[in-house]
Amino acid sequence: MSETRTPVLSTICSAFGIALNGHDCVPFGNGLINQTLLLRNRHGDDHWILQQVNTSVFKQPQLIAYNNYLAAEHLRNHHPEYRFMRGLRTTDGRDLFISPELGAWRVFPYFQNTVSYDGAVTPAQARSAAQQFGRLTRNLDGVYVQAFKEIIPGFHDLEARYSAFQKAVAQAPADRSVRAKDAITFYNGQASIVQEYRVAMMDPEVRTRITHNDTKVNNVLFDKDSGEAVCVVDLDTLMPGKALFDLGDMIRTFISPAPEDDPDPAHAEVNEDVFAALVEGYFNEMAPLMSLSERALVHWCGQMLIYEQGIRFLTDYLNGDLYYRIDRPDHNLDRAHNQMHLLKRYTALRRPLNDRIRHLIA
Ligand code: GN1
Ligand code: MG
Repeated sequence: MSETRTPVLSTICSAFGIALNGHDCVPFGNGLINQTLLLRNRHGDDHWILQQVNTSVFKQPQLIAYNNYLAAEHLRNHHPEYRFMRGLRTTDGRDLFISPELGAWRVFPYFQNTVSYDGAVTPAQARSAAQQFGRLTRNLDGVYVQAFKEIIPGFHDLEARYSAFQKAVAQAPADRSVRAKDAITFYNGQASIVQEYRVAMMDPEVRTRITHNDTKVNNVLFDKDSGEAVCVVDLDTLMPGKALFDLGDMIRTFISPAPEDDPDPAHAEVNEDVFAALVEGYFNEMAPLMSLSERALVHWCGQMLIYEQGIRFLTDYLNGDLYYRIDRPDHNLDRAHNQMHLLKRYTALRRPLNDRIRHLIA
């Protein structure tokens, strides 16, 4: 898209008080749920990110704005130097623009001279990115966690995800069940992870904090000149969660050089240097807060998040592709296979990977 002025765009911009003069509007990022646009001024510095919130996933989009506000206020008071993507207010003081015809929209300032990466990252990038995710949670340590809303209930609830998977297996049309047979068998065979999850969640030392909950590597912006990660984006799932969820999703998305939808399983590999670097980067910020229980679960949380994401993709495939954006018929099945192979490789490397981070977890 490169339209400069559609009626939709004009309405959203005027609601947020943005004067359109020489802006181009292009798709931005690779989100699977929301639609995100970059509004770039050809002549000036005012660039904006416009995001249409998918309200069938985010059923109460105002909760996103609420959590964003609570976090921004805490950070403004306690860590004023911290770069936090705070949403812009509408001219009449609201955090979201909501209309029955156009849906729910949020707007953010765009940080210039930054770049994000979809593909493989180097150990240095992994360390720097993980440090940024860790800094977010550490800087929010001390907030009243219970005041934050659960934007999507049970988002990382592996028992609920597993039940949804079992239901999808039982109800899937025959052709999809047949095509997914090996993946279903594999994920059923790994269900002990769900049991381990249950035990971990009962441990009070696995603390509830404010976490990002979608710590994919492409949710970090890097400075184009210094190469350092400068801030995290995509804060629509900022809510109470566990450090292990963030760390686990970083492990899932950082360690493999292949994207999560690469159809060739042979590409799903584990870069051990990237693993060690990201755990170190996260601990650079979070070490003082990490309990012994959490430290002991570092390798496991990678397994948990790969498993969770694998069954989420497979569930969606079996349900007829209702949740994730797909660009080809077997897209979700490819994603489920990709995570399956990554989980096998990652699990097999448990010992050497733990050896690399022994100084942090022991
Ligand atoms: C979704 O929309 P996006 O790409 O930021 C999903 C995450 C998954 C991810 C997999 C609200 O994130 O949980 O990990 O896809 N977000 C939601 O790529 O379900
Ligand atoms: Mg997201």
